[in-house]
Amino acid sequence: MRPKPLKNDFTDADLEVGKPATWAVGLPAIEHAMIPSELEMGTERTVKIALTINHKRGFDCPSCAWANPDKSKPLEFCENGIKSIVWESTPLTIPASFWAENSLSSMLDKSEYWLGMQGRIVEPMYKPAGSDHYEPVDWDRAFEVVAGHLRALDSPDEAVFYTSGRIMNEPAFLYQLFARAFGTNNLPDCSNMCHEATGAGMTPAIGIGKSTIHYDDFGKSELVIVLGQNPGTNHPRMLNGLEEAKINGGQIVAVNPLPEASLMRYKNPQKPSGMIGHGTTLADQFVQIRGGGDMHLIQAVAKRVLHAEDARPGTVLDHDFIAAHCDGFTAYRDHILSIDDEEVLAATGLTEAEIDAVADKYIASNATIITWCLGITQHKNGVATIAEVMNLLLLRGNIGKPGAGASPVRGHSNVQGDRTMGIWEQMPNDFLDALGREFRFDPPRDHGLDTVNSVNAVERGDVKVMVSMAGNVIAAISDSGRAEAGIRKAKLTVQVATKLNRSHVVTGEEALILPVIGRTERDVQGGRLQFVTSEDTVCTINMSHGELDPVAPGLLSDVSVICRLGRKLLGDSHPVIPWAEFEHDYDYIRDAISRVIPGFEHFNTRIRKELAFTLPHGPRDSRTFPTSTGRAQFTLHETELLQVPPGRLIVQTMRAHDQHNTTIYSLNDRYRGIKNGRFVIFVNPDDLAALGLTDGQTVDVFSEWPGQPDRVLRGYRTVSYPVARGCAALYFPEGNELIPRESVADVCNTPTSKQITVRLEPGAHPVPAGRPLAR
Ligand SMILES: Nc1nc2c(c(=O)[nH]1)N[C@H]1C(S)=C(S)[C@@H](COP(=O)(O)OP(=O)(O)OC[C@H]3O[C@@H](n4cnc5c(=O)[nH]c(N)nc54)[C@H](O)[C@@H]3O)O[C@H]1N2
Ligand SMILES: Nc1nc2c(c(=O)[nH]1)N[C@H]1C(S)=C(S)[C@@H](COP(=O)(O)OP(=O)(O)OC[C@H]3O[C@@H](n4cnc5c(=O)[nH]c(N)nc54)[C@H](O)[C@@H]3O)O[C@H]1N2
Ligand SMILES: [Mo]
Repeated sequence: MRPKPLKNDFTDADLEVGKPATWAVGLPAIEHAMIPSELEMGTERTVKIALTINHKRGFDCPSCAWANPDKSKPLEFCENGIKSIVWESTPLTIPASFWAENSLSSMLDKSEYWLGMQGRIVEPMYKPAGSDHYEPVDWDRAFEVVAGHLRALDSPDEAVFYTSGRIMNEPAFLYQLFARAFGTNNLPDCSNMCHEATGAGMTPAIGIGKSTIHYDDFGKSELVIVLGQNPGTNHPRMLNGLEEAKINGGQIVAVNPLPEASLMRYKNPQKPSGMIGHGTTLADQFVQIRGGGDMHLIQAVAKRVLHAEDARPGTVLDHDFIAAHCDGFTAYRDHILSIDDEEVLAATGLTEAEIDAVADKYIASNATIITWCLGITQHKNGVATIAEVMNLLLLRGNIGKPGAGASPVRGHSNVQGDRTMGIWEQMPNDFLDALGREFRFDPPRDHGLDTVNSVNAVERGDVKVMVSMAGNVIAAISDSGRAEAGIRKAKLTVQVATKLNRSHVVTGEEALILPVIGRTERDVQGGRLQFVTSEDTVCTINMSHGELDPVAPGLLSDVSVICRLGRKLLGDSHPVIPWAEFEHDYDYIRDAISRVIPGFEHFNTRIRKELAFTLPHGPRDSRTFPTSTGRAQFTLHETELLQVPPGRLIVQTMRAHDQHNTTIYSLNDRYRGIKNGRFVIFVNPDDLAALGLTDGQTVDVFSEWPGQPDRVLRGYRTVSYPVARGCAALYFPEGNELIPRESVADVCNTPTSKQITVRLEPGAHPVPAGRPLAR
């Protein structure tokens, strides 16, 4: 089926800028979700799909990792989940003629939007060295090409195996096994660019880097503090949880440089009152923080908690909890009492009264949840900020009790599961020992390359083969312009994918696209319908299998691709890895997982019987802390005031409402009032005036990094917007052009996607010719 004609000739004249919305997700949202769905899939296919999302015996929605409520409830879906599913399960396919008609160099001018909308990829494609075209290749030959390149390397460490969080547990387990059996820990993943700071910040404090709440804790919470997150767009079903907290009398504090519509008022589309009523006011307090200021805020709140305890001894801190479970309190107390109040105000842009109000709420609440996402993790101080969040929670015993806890909200639907399965360049030795025992080999022990270091190594020519299980690393990584030049040095790039994206067009000398079935599609192996599993953001393992027929014959599953590659490359040297059995029956994979990874005992029996089960978790379940001392730890962190030279702004890169990471569904961002365009920069009206600029002006955005030439995005339209003073925002992935690769978070090496120093200069109009309309 050919794609509908696609308007790919938007110009800057098409851009419409309206007023931001003041509430989120009511009836209009459902209409927005269903309209494209009906157009592209037909009503019957749409309804079939909607009825099985997140439903028992249905499939796990690929849009985000937010948890499912009671599995017996039908139809929990959201607008953006539907968009993601429509995008994947559209019957549009790329015809064979496409590849002859479109050279790689011609596709360089196409946007991510255009590439994705060409439809599903249905046959393996190979780009030989020196050619500007992909050509069809049969599966066996494709695997031979990969195996040939891998065998020819001087060392296994000259290959990297990237993973996007789209990949489910079973293929993720096999993929890391494949890489380690081949001989490398080079397993970078999207998490390196996403929630890496979460694990690094939480683990020293409580011994585990995962959420400490259950899904139903929101309804029991007296206070939820939402840090750096836009749930209306990125985790819409989380709004149900926030609404439940409100209905049960809880309060919500939203900390964000932007007044995101969904944090203000929510109309629940799955309740009659949400269709017609005024909805629920969510945030009791909106704290409009200066970008990067959260660590100072959390310390300042902690200081107020300590002062309140001094004023009313024995009534504020949870002394029993601290005495029974924590170390390091005294040193932490001294440290926090000495923080510089003036620096706090400069860093946060807040008033004393605003911080007092947050602290009063925290002190009054007997059960507090703090949630966070990228507004915290993608800053230079992300790890320390999360460690301070843990300190604050420990002060009042907000770990391991109902309605309380740390709630990092993961992004990709299975990014957390992939990590549990061993997708990490630095898995601990007990995991490697167990893996080695199960498959009778000695896994490599040296830490591998994370995503930033992998792309750097490709650029230096040290890595020659890059295999990607899903994802779009070239667009998702910082300094994307530089990454595009660098990846061309690779000998071979391999993309296991469902749909075309930028990383398929900007390739190594040779390149392969290996097309797979999506999560909505039936995966039949050995005559039986197989299922796979995922882990959501509250550590629950869910069963998932597709309902639709694969969009074309001849597609493989992610599992099949890895098994066949494994047989081709390693079959003889590793007779104990039963690739054929694994491919034939996924129960064998789960049996292996149950022997290697704690918490998965009796995996097959349990998942079949219970359909979902939650992994055991010491801090949450029994206030036992798997740290080196067996106790939770208060940790100490020094702040650094983010210095911004005069005339400069701190820019963050964020998601529009109609995109999933590098996948662009449309050029609209409804809640922020943007239509038909993405080249906009949101700036506070006072900053615009101070810079001598006006709303609607065309500007060039320059990012500055010491010792390097400026990076630039040209032809952006300023949008006067109520963003915090001194801060600005534009969209990811386009914004990756501006982020120096060197600009990474301390400790965890995550690109500082929410923190770039930029200068705006009046720009030339019209904008440069040949610019893809969105990347
Ligand atoms: N529909 C849809 N769903 C998605 C995704 C998608 O692209 N589309 N992506 C998925 C993935 S992989 C992820 S990781 C998540 C991302 O989910 P989010 O983290 O919500 O994603 P962003 O759009 O990057 O929004 C970051 C938020 O942090 C705020 N922020 C920026 N800087 C600061 C700061 O210094 N302090 C504070 N307090 N706030 C700040 C921004 O204003 C914005 O509201 O969503 C997942 N779900
Ligand atoms: N500047 C900036 N950069 C960022 C961010 C930011 O906020 N700002 N966010 C970062 C974050 S949080 C993340 S998670 C990364 C995302 O980085 P990635 O995970 O690498 O990127 P995605 O856009 O999610 O990948 C989408 C592609 O996955 C493939 N795909 C989809 N479904 C499947 C499937 O079922 N199987 C297979 N094999 N392939 C599939 C499709 O080909 C699709 O084009 O980007 C990071 N980069
Ligand atoms: Mo993410």
